[in-house]
Amino acid sequence: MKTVYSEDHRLHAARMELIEGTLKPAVEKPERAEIVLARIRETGLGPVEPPREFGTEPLGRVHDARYLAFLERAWEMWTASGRDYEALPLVWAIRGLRAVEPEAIDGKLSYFSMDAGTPITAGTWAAARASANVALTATAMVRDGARAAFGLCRPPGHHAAADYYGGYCFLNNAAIAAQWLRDQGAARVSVLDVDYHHGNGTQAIFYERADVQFVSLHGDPRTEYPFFLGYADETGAGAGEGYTINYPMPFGTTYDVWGAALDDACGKVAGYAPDAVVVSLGVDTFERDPISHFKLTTPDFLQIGRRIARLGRPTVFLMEGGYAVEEIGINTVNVLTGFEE
Ligand code: Q9C
Ligand code: ZN
Repeated sequence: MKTVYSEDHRLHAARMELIEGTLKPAVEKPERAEIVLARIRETGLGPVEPPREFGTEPLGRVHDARYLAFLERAWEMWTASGRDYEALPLVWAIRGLRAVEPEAIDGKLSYFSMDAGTPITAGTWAAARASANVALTATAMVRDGARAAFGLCRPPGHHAAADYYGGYCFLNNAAIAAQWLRDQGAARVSVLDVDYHHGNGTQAIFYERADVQFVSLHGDPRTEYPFFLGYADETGAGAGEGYTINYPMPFGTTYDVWGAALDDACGKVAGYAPDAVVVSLGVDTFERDPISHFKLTTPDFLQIGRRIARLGRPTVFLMEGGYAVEEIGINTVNVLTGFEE
């Protein structure tokens, strides 16, 4: 299978991240993508190609124009106000406060975000744009007849909604890919999200739609980020009723339980009969992931790929999370080689 990769992900490199009440070296770091790329080369998975430029039109099909304008200018506004460290929000328009876009950059950061754990740096916009182009280029390969393709996206995307960023995500690569497939003539697209965290952004984007199914396996939001979405009783609304399916699971979940949930999830995807499947491929379900609490092992990732292959659908894999940098390469490529067996 072909991989799409851009070095421009390196433009997004935060020194520090606010985590567990303190600034720590960022876990969402450039080495993540570089180690996956090295493993692809080492295993001979297939050719690695650069992305094409798709412009901003496909981004605007998923994200609000004001949000995109904010992302593009955020760093410039932040530095113009005298700061040179990573930009972080510190206040949110929760219950009873007025959710209107402020003029000041500090207010805009808050208005367009969901957490303070997602630093914006000088190159964040350029890297996020490149990541979306990586996703779209891989998606176009599948539209053009490839059985599968891998978009080695960084930064990831599934926590970003139409008008907010968070969870290390700025542009929702999987949603942009799914929407692009629809706009290219696919009748139905499934997004299968196997990242450890719930894909709140993707769910929110398609929640009231029947043309994109969203199926997610993740840490129970009662105890895990993003906390405020991803419960099993979220099943879609309006025309989208029944087209969102969530599998929250507790800390310590191993592949016997997780794999059974994947099997059930794949049954829902098969029943939907999509023209294509977009896999939000996080490998932070791994037992030694530093910020996660599932217990999947390296061989389990082969099984994930094998099960997804049994759907027999054109499949775009897009990189999401995974922070155990020593093993992120082998675990990610295991999914892809499992698919290809
Ligand atoms: N104590 C993705 O995997 N906060 N994002 C973690 C851990 C945010 C993860 C805090 C995690 C976001 C794409
Ligand atoms: Zn994750």
